[in-house]
Amino acid sequence: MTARETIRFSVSLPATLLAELDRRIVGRGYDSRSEFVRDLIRARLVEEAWAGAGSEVHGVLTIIYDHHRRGLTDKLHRVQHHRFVHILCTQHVHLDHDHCLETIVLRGTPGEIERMALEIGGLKGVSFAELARTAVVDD
Ligand code: NI
Repeated sequence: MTARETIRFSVSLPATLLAELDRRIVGRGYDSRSEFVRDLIRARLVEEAWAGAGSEVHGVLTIIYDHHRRGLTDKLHRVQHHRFVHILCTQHVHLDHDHCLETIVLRGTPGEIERMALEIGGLKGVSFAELARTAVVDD
């Protein structure tokens, strides 16, 4: 068996579970059960990578903040420069007169990334913070 080889195998499922699976396949625009099941497995592997304390993972932190809030942009910069090694890039969008949106791509252990996300999300003036968790998994 080579890494790139695709293996076909059969799975036994109760009819009700298969119906649930098929509903999601249609609802989410999948072409086949196989592609959906592959994505389920990949999602589980990413979850497991995040559950492992020492694994290297990636995250994208999306924040919205009020740039008029006194000292906030300085604090945001300080937090990010303090641990700059884990920040791969940031993207900044001026949403309106008051609000900025930033995406921050992070690399590190799950704990390091979670800590930084909590630290940034907890700053006064940050009205939204959401961390998308991902990791490279073999496919
Ligand atoms: Ni801005």
